Amino acid sequence: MSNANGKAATGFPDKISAKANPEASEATDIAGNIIYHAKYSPHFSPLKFGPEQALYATAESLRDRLIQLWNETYVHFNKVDPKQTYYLSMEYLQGRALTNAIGNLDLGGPYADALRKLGYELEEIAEQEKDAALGNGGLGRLASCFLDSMATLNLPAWGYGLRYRHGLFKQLITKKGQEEVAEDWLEKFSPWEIVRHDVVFPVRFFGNVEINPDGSRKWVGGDVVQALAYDVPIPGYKTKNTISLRLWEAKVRAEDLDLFQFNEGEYELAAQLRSRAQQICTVLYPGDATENGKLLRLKQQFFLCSASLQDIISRFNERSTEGSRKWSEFPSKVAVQMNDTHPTLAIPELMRLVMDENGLGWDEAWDVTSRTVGYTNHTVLPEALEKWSQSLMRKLLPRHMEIIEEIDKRFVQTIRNTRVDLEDKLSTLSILDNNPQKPVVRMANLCVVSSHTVNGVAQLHSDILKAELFVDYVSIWPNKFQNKTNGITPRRWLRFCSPELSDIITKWLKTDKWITDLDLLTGLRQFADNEELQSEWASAKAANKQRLTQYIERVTGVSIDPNSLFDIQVKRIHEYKRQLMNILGVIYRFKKLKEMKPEERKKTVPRTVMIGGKAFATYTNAKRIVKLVNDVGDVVNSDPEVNEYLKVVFVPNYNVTVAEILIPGSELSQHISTAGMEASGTSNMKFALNGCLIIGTLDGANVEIREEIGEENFFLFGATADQVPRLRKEREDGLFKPDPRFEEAKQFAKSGVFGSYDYGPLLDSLEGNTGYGRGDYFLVGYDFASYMDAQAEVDEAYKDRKKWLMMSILSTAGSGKFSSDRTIAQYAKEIWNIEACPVP
Ligand code: NBG
Repeated sequence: MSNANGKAATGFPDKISAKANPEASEATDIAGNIIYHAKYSPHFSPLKFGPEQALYATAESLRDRLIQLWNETYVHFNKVDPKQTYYLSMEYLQGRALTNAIGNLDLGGPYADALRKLGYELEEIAEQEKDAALGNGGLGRLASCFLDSMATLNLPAWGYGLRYRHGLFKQLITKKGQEEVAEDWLEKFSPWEIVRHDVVFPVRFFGNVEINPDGSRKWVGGDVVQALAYDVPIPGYKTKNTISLRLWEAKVRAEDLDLFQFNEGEYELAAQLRSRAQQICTVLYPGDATENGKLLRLKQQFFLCSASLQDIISRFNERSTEGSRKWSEFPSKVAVQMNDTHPTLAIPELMRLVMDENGLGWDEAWDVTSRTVGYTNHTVLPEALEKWSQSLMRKLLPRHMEIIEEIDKRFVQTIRNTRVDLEDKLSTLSILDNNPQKPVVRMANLCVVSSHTVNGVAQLHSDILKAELFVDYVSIWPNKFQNKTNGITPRRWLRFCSPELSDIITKWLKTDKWITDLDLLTGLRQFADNEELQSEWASAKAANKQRLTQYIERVTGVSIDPNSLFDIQVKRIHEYKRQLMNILGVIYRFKKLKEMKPEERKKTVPRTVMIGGKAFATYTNAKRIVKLVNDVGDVVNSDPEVNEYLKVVFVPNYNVTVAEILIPGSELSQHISTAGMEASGTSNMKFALNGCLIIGTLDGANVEIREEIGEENFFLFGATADQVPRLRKEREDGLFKPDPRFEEAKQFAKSGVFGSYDYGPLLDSLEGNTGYGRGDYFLVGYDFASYMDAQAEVDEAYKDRKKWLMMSILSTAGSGKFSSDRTIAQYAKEIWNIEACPVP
């Protein structure tokens, strides 16, 4: 390997001398500091300074600076003692950190120069970094965007999560379709985390409840493991404020190793507790088909909640100078936000800590808890609304089960006393579902009953929550329910992933303030049909498409035409997201192209359809969809008549880093879920921000995106959410009449042109009118006709270059609302009641 100067990239560059310089901001000093880390905080043997060594040393040099800002932020928050927000989430999809940290610290130029002195390009070094993929999809990426905005807005806030050793699995595409491989972001180590050996809390599992003579209760016995804090710095954009993502790791103490047993040769027995502790943070979402799997997931959730709350309480108490603080002040110092129901156990755990460990009575504890916790709902899909078996909960968390029962009892009593009209609704409103077949705890109900605020993540979703899922609660607490439309950070999702487009925007707006005040993008509207802007816009898009073209060639071997329309759908594979509709549309297009004469084909708009996303390992139909897309790609891409006009690519292993390449290079993206089912979607916002047009249904945040960018700039199709129940009913009654194009596409898919794999079971989900896994629950058939019509409109629009570019500019110009800065400012004001606390 040779470096930019043509020298072999081994050994330390001699010209630059190693010199610790944590505050370096000039290229030469930075280079010296990088070399210093390579030499004196080594992780590799000393002979080589390859790209990997350079990455770790560069990250460490940057970390020096972050630590300084981070410490200042800690100290400042501690001094001012503001109310703080604690964001509890089982998922964070952080992606890579290097480019983001350099960008937020505004050190892009000096770092690029420093690395060049060492023989490297910054981009090359950045590419060495593995994604921190501690999440599944939108919910986890939202949490990461929120952290970026909290830091940028100087808010006193923390993220809390788990330090999974293996993040989300790596997706391999083989002849069989998707295969999962364990991912290993910690294989070497992460340069971004700092272990805090002084921040350790015990977390108990199992055991039993003891009743003291005074009637108070105490949870004792069982297993006790230790939660150890690992902190990841979250720098704000061009501000000193640097906050923490605190990730818990499960450990045991030395004395938990049974030395006696060990010396008897009983090694496994002696280390049992250690091995049980290690399981907790091994993987994100372990399979939960077995009882063991369920138990482990519940352990993970409780581990996060218990460790975080003990930490929060100790911070609350340590501030008190004149003795202990009053508990009634707790909610004016602490806001806990539960990201979906996964951290629901924060409720009974806070109750327990306050009552059993601190001696408060029920009423005071309830007052403290219910004024502290807020709940964000992220889905209305019934299968995603968590329900835990009561017996499992009683076994693992006996004291919490008691507390939940008491909360439920009191809630039911209040309703009986005050709302006789709701008496018959109690079977769905209560927290406990005591169905003797399968008694469960309904976590969403526990959240709604206990939280001061419940919010949805897009206007339509919040409306549905109020009108359907939580309708009766709304009649009890009309002011509890809010909407907070999701957002994305404009730093990662435009400024850093598309510097070309960013520079053009800055040039035309004559300011780069849009990076923290995204509404300024509306200033582009007046230039939307300006030829000069359009041509610059087109060249930035072309550069991004070129980069994407090379990426696709590298990871899939498929060569695509950078002049074709780039059409992308990337998200988790799920039937409600309807990747199946997309691929059936492609199949239909392929069939029509095959039937055309060559001169007719020449008149069509060449397209490259890219689909990417992971299927949950046990979700059979999702995996079949992945297989189908790959098989269609194989046939289409090697068809000499058609492949000039159509390519189909399955983009493997979709993650944050891949998104950063795909989104800037996209021209059309598909957000085509059955209306009412996608709570918000956030990639739709990223695509729109990058000047990509959307084909989509009136679902989730699509509704608001269309409002903001103008309906003439959005390719709309499909049934609306309020029509869906009637359409399902009509289907059941045998009244559905399919569009001939739909039948033709399905027939062609079944005909064997795409290989020998049996697609019958997948396509059967679209057949029949009733029955489990049949009857087209997601309305692919109903929406197919208007979907194909909208796709035809896309082709027409693309033929008109000028018009398309104008629509693209208007998409970006209308995306200001979807900054996570806006979302977080609203949470801060309307839910958390916290204020900015900038480090001076
Ligand atoms: C997901 C929704 C998305 C939404 C994200 C972030 C869950 C449970 N929900 O539509 O499906 O954008 O949350 O709010 O992961």
